[in-house]
Amino acid sequence: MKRIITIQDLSCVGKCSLTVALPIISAAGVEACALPTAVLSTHTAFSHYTYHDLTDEIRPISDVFYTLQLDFDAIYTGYLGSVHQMEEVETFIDRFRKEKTAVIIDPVIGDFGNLYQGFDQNFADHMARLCKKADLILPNLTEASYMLRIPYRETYDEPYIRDVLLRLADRGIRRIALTGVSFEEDKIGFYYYDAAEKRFFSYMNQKHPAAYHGTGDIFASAVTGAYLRGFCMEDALKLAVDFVLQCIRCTEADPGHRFYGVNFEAALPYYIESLRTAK
Ligand code: PXL
Repeated sequence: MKRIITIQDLSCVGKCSLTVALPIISAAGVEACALPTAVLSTHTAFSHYTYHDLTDEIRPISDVFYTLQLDFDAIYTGYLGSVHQMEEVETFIDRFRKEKTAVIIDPVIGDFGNLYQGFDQNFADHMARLCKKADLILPNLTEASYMLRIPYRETYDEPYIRDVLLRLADRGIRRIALTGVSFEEDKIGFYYYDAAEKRFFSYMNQKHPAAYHGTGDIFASAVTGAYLRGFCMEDALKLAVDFVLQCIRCTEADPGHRFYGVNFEAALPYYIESLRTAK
C-alpha cells in the first residue's frame, strides 16, 4: 500500500484541510499520514476562530520519522500558516524526498481575487518559492496571480490562461494545474501544463452557480489519491473534477446541508467506484 504524508492544518469544524484530506486519501486505498501544522476551532473564513500554531512540532516529528527511517510515496501540502512554517515544510521535503516521492503542493493563499485572512504579498512570494519543490501545484487564478505578482483578472480567455501557466513554468515549476478555470458560464474545470513535455491539457464539466468553501482542498486530495493509485496526472485531475461536481450535487440534494462546506462524505462511494472503473 502506498503512503502519503499530508501537511496542513486541522480545522475542527469547517470541512477543509486535514478533515477532508484524510478521509479522501483513505478512500483511495492509500495510507494517509498527517503532519498537523496548526489547530483551529474553525477555518479562517468563519467570523470567529482560534489558531494554535504547531510549527515548532514539525522538526521534532520529522526527526522521529527520520530515526525510524519512515518514507513516503507522496508529500502533499495544503494550507500553511506563516513564512516560517513554509521554511520548515521546505526542510521536511528536502529531508524526505526520494526519487519515487511525488511532491504535490496546493498553494493555499486566497480565492476570488482576495487573500485569505492573515496572508500578504510576502507570504505569496514565499509560497511561489516553495512551489519550485513540487512535482505538481494546484493553484486557482487568485493564487497564481499573487505568486506571479500580476493583477487578478475576473474575465480571461484561453491564451491568457496559457500565458499564466507558461509564466509559472518559467519560475521553475514542473507541472501546474490551474483550478477553477471557466470559459463558459456553465462549465468549470482545470487547465494543465507539463513544462518538461511542453504539453497543455484541459478538462471542464458542469458548473453550478453557487461556490462552496473547501472544494479546492477536496480537489487536491482527490488528485493526490488517484495519482498514488496509479492514474496518470491528466486522468487523476479529470477524476477529481468529476468528484467535486458529485460533491456539489450531493450537497444541493441535501436540504439540511451546512453553510460552510460540501457533502463530500456522500460522494465518497462515487470516488471509490471511479478509482475502480475509470482506468
Ligand atoms: O480551504 C482552505 C483553508 C484551509 N485551512 C484554513 C483556511 C482555509 C481557507 O480559508 O482558513 C485554516
